[in-house]
Amino acid sequence: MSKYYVTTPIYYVNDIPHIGHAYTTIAADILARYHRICGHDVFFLTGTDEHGQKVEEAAAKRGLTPKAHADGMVENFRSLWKKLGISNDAFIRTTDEPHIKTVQALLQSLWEKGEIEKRTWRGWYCTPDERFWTEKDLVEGNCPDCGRPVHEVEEENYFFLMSKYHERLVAHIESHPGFILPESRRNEVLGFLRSQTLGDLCITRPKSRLSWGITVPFDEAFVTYVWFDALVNYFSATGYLAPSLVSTEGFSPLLTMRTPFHETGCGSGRFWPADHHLVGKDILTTHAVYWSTMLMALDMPLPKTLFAHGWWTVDGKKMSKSLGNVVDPGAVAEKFGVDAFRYFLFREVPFGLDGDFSIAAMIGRVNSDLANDLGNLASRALNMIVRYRGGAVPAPVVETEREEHIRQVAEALPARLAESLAAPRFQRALEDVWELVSLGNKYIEDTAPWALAKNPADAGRLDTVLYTTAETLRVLAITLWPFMPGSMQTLWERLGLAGKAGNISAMKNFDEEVKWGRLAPGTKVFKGDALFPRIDMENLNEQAAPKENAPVTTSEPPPEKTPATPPENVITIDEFARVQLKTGKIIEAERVPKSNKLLRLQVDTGEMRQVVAGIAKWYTPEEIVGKTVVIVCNLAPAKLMGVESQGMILAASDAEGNLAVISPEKPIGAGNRVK
Ligand code: ME8
Repeated sequence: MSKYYVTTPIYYVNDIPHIGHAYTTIAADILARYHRICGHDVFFLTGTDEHGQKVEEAAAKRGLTPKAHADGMVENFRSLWKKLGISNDAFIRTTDEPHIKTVQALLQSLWEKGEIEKRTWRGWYCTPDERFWTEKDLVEGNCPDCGRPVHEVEEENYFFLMSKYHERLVAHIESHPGFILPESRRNEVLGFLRSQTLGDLCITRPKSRLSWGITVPFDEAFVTYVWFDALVNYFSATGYLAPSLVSTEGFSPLLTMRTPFHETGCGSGRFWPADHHLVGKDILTTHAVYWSTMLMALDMPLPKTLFAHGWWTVDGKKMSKSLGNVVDPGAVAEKFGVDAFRYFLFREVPFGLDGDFSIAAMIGRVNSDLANDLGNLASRALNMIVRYRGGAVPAPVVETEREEHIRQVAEALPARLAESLAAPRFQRALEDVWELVSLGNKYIEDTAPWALAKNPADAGRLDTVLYTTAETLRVLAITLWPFMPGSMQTLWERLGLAGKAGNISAMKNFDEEVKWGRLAPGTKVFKGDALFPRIDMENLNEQAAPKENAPVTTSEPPPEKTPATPPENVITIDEFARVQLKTGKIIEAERVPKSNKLLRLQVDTGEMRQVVAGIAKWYTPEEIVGKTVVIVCNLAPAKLMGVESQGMILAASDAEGNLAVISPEKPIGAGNRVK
C-alpha cells in the first residue's frame, strides 16, 4: 500500500491560534482525508513548537514556567483542531521526551561526523525571529526578515557546517521541479541561493542566555537552537507517533557513531521522507535551506515537496493584535458552520497566493456556492424523489445524451482530482467538482422533472432523471468529503447510504466508489433540513448557528427594507464581529500598588490572561474572585500604572457613580464566546 505523509508547521505556543494556523492545518486535513479514501496509508502530523526565547518570554509574562505555559496553550490548538474537524493522526510537542532524544541523537551523530564546529561568533541577533544575522545581512541596521531592531552579540556557539551543502542543495532543487512549490517560490529560493554564499548555521544558545531548550548532548552548557529542534519534529514523530507505532515503548535512540538514520532507532523508514510539508511562505527558507541541508548532512532522504502557501490578511490589513483584527477560526466556524469556513478558505484563493478574509466575502461565497448551487441541487433532487417516488430511488430506464454527458463528467473527476490535489491546487479541485454541481442544476432545469411528473407516459423518463440526480449527489458527497466532511457525511446519510456502505471515511478505493451507477435503485432517501442555510447579513445578529436558520429557498433574496432612522455612530456587523467578547472567570485579584482604582486580575478566558480593571472602588479583591464576567479579549495590550493589561472587563455605571460588572445571567463556563 502506498504511504502518504503530510505535515503542518508546528505552531509556537506563545500565542493563540488564528485563521493562518487554521489555514495550513485544514489544507493538510483535506489532503489526509483524500489520501485515506484513496486507500493510502496516511500519516498526518501537526503539533506545537515549545522551546526557545519567545516561549520563555511569554511564560515569564504570565508568571509561569515555560512547560506550564505550554501545557495550557497547547490545549487551544487541540480544541480548535477538534472543532474544525481536523483528522490528524498525531500531535507532536517538542517537549515530548522521545522528540528530545531524537534531536540529541541527530546532533550527536552530526557532531561525530564532523558536521558541527565550535566557534566564537560576533554578529547581530533578532530576538523576535530568534535568528542571527551578519552585518551585511542587515537592512538599514534592522533585521532583514521582520525589519525590527537587532542587537549585537559575541559568544561561543556551535555551528552546523551548512555552507558545505550549498552546491548540492542548488542541484537538488534544480533536478527536482516538484521539491519546492509553487514554482514562483522555487524560483525565489533558487535566485537567493545563486546570488548569495550560504553561511554556516549557529545551532546552539549558551544556557547563560537561554535555558529553555534541548540540552546539547556533547556540551551541557548549551541548548539547541529552536529551529534545529523544531524541524527535526517531522522526522522524530515517525519514530514514536506514526500509526501502528504509537507506543513509545521500545523507542531507543542510539547515540552510536555514524549510524545511518534508519538504524538509529529514532524515526521510521516507513513514513520518512514526508510527501508534503505544508508551510506558510514566512518559513520557506528555514525549510528549504536549513532542513534540507541538515538532512543531507545526516544522509537522510529529503521530503518530496515543500509547499509554501500565501498569507491571509483581514479586511485588507495585516492581522495584528494591536489592530484587533485577529480572526478566531473557532468563532467563525461556530457562527457560519465549520464546512462553510473550510470551503471558503480553499475556494476563494489559489493555494500559494495571498488572500484577504472578510465576513462579507465569506457570506457571499457561502450563499452563492453552497446555499444556492450545491445546497439547492441536493434539496431539489431529494425533494423530488420523496415527492414523486415516495423516497425510493427509481431505476434508470431511458438514458439519453444528457445522462451520458453527466456520467462522463462524474467519471472524469477522480483523475482530475488526483492531478489537482497532487500539487496541491485546492481551488482547481473545487472548480473541477463544481462543474458537476452546475451541470446537475442545469440538468434539472433542462429536463424539468416537474413537467414529466404530470404525464404518466413520461414515467420512465422521470425515473431516469431522478436516478441521475441522486447518483450525481452521491459522487459529489464523496468528492467533496475531504473539504467538507461533516455536511457531506450528512448528504451521504440522506441518500440512504450510511447503513449500507458505512461512512465515507471508511472508503478505501476512491476511483471505484466514484464510478457511475453504484447507487442501488430502491435506496430510501430523505430530505432533511437545508445542508447550507443561506446567511442573511441583515439578520446576522439574531441568527445563532447557521444550522438553525431558515431552509434554503430558490427564490431571489427579499427586496431591501427601508431602514429605520439609523442611530448615531452606527457600526456594521463586520465591525461588531471583530470585537471578541468571552466569558472569563476571575481566578486571582490584588490591588495594583499605589493605585486606588486598579485591580490586577488573573482571568481564565479559555487561556489565562492578566487584566487590569478600574473597579477597586466598587469591588474588593475578595469580592471579585470567583465571579464570571465578560472580557473584551482582542483589545490591544496596554500598560496601566506599569502593569500590562490583556483585555477589558465589561461593566455598567450610572449617573450616581455606581458600577457593576456584567455577569452571565445563568452559570456558564469560562472561555465561551459572548455574541
Ligand atoms: O513559524 N496567513 O510557528 P508559527 C497564512 N514554530 N498562514 C499563516 C498566517 C497568515 N496570516 N499566520 C500564520 C512557526 N500562518 C514555527 C514553525 S515548523 C518546524 C516551525 C501559518 O506559530 C503558516 O503556516 O509562527 C505559517 O508558516 C505558520 O502559521 C507559522 O506559525
